[in-house]
Amino acid sequence: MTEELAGNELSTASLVQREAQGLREQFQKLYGAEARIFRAPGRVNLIGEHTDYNEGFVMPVAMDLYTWVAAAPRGDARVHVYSQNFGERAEMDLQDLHLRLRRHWSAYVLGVAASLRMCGAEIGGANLLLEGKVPMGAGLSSSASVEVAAGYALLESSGLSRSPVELAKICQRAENEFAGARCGIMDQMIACCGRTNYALILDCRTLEFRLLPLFADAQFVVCNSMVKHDHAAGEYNARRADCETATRILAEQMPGVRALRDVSLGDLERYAQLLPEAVYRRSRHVISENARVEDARGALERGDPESFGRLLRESHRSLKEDYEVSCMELDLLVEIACGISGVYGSRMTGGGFGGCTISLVRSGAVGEFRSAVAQGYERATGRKPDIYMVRASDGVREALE
Ligand code: GAF
Repeated sequence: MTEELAGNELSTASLVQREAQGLREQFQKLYGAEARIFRAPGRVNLIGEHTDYNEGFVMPVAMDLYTWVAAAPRGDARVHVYSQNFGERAEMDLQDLHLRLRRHWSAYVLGVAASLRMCGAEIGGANLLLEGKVPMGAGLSSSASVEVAAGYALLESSGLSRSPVELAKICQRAENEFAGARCGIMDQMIACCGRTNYALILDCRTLEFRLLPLFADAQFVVCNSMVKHDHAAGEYNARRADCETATRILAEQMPGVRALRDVSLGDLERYAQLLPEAVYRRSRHVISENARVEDARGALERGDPESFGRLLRESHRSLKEDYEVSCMELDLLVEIACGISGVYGSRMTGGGFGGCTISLVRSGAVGEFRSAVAQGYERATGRKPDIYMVRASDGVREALE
């Protein structure tokens, strides 16, 4: 282990301790009791965008940005939660699962409590204190990290447990049914199953995954455009609907087709004239993106950042032109990144319409990359981008003293 790495790990460990201690003290003031502390990570997706709800493949990494939850059981069947980020409290009765929470932060906590009960986990009442350190609206999956941290804390406080895959499904259900977002399963799976130093390659149909070590001499770097356009949620649901239309039409021709995952580019070309033009392009993105995930796995395993970088650039072009989920700010960040020497490739990551890009950068070129992106983006937009090094972390767990 290099000295620099050892230093980083030490400072990360002490930051974690400080974070947990601060929350414990805050909980004591708020509820007058001792708490256990849990944390779940945000994520960045390396490649495989808008493929999860098409039962395809994704390659996310859990990041070292967390949602923290302090929790202790209550004597009744109520869940009380206080959010440090919003300075607000919310509560529910576990006997009444008819929640009306859409578009409120508490949907991601109380919705999970309801979803746990609906899935047969007889959790008891609990007091929770929540502090999110995953930037909101940045496409780094702050909502799934809240859901998974809260779900895990509620289970543990009741002396119950569920497998990571079951917890991911319960949290996805909460987001679909209580927060009103028709998201796929990627974000909840990586928040549950992430692993330090590894990316996951996940099959979103079977939920089987494998761990892939990251490059030894190239770094993934996340740049936050600092914008999130308002129409993002509506457009996300519209893209899902386009994919469902394609699946329905193609399944009439090919009875084995259950999702775009089952369609090859050759099949798509054969039946192209049956699909509306935009639906054809959406399908071409999904099908080609699934193939890129498989190629990216090969590039990671061979230690071939050049090929991985080319796949990132192709993915961005496909998301921009065929899936139409990019925006001016993301295109600009990608363009700036790809013009810097030592950058293998770059693309938008997450749902789109703002949020972040992911770039693959030769380790020795990261300093230059950071300053060139920051300057170029600020000069063009007046906004300073936040830039994060990707340090792959573990999925949800208790932060022990
Ligand atoms: C959002 C969703 F929550 C994920 O399920 C996934 O579809 C992603 O957008 C796009 O790949 O993060």
